[in-house]
Amino acid sequence: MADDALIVIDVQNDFCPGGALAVENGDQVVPVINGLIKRFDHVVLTQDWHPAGHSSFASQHAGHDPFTAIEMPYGEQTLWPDHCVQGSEGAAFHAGLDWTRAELVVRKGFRKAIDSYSAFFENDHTTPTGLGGYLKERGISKVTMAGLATDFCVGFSALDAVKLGLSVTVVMEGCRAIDLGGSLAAMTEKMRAAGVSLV
Ligand code: VGL
Ligand code: ZN
Repeated sequence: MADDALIVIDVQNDFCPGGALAVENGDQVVPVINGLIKRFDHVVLTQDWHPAGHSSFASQHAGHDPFTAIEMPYGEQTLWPDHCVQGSEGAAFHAGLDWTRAELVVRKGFRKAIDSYSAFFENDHTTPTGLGGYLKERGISKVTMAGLATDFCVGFSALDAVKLGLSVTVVMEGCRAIDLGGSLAAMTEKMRAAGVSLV
């Protein structure tokens, strides 16, 4: 339908097996998402796209390990292994992803001092990526999401989409999670409570 867009979140090599921030079975989302892409008139991709030395990388914080959290000026931030560095093979889309028909690629996390999980707002929950305005101008009021990872970039994108007044569906079969300390269950409950349709 014309007012419905598929948003494919971060299906990049670094989030797939063998990648720097591998999500278990992350590559299994590819055939599911390729099937979805065929069924949508409009397809948007997001791409995690960090400069080298990004502040979300544990390597930039002496004495702090990956998968621990620190306080940043904009709030709590989980620290990650270096991943999705701009122009690297790890930042490229999975080779099997059929992205040819995508109308827009939204890159995020490109400001060194701030991370961006959501496709709509950076982690200060204030700085827009522009995707909300893009969808609005194009008359798109419904979004369906899938990709990596369920409990971070997909989840925060879905919650922000609801806040922007969009009707939101997440295809769980097309998502895989990092699941840090129960983050998958917590995010699933948040999405449900916000009115995201989980299918
Ligand atoms: C993501 C952690 C760091 C994601 C991106 O795509 O879910 N997670 N950067
Ligand atoms: Zn990232």
